[in-house]
Amino acid sequence: MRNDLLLRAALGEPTDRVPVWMMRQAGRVLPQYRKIRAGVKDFKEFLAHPELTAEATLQPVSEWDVDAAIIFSDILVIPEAMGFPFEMVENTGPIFTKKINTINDIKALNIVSDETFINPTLETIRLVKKEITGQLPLIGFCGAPWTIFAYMLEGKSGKDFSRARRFLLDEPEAAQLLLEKITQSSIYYLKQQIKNGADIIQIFDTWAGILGYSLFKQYSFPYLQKLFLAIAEMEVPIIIFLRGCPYGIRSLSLLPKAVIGLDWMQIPAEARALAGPNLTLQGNLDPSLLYASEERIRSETLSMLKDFGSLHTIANLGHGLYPDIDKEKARIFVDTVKSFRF
Ligand code: 1CP
Repeated sequence: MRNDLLLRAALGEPTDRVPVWMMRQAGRVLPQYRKIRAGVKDFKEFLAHPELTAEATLQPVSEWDVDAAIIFSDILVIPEAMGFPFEMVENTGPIFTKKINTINDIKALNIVSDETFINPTLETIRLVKKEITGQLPLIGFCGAPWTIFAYMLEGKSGKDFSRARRFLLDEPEAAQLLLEKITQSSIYYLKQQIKNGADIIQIFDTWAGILGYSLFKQYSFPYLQKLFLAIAEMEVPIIIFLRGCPYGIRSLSLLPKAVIGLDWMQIPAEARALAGPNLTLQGNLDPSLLYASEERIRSETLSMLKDFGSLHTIANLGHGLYPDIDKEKARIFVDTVKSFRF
């Protein structure tokens, strides 16, 4: 592969420089994304057109020359494939059309075990691979079981997902059944992504941090671990991104060779002390710093890299690009990382 920096850094192998990509690099801030997105009715229709999602996957590579492409899809493909559909409402976010009240609602859901609903994602991977095989790694992804559970129970996005958290305590057996079904579905989904060409995986536990340590240990980590160990058998590197969950770092460092994705609330040197010197960390510039001046973006990026303090580092933002970030500011971040040497 012409540029395998991301894969080597993820495996803890030496690299000449720190690899860089950005969460939510596909879509959102790119006018060329908005243009192809405007040609369809809504987000879900966009996802149903692999020729469009393949193009959206490749746009950030042409725009910024990042070190990897991430497949354009969504974590909510899995609930939909389990028989729990959603609508993506403009300016509101996802709204699920069914509700989970009892264990019987959970028993009625499928474990994903065929390609019917995930085929557009797999087709996107196949199309993208035709363009970048031998050049750049392709990142496949899914949501963490807890994060998917939170959306399904809440029925929409939320601030604290209190209905989802309450369900863990009111209905622990039902909660475990749903988390198990999501985990099994995600194992199948990620394996199919890898078989079709994904070179590295990121699992998004976007809502890990709304669980305190006690509930995280019981309802997020065990399912992350199961998913991680099943996918690790396929011998691709796996990044687990946690948001707002400092206590999660120590738990994840127990997983063999996990790459830990940090949000911007973490201090890299503290995360490094928790994770130990050998694990690769990814992160974690505060995305809002991309509203700053060129000079400040450069200095903040450099100080972040120094703070990570080792080549076991993948540069990224601490969460996704915000839709109103100027793509030229994102370019400064990427170029600054590329020019940095330890
Ligand atoms: O029409 C649009 O363009 C809608 C915006 C959008 C986009 C561009 C959504 C709706 N999803 C996506 C694509 C997407 N989603 C990607 C591929 C693009 C890329 O990353 O470059 C990825 C990796 C995701 C993952 C995703 N979806 C996450 C995890 C990452 C994160 O941001 O924490 C989550 C939580 C979602 C759910 C989701 N998808 C979209 C919305 C509005 C939401 C809800 C977010 C919320 O709860 O506030």
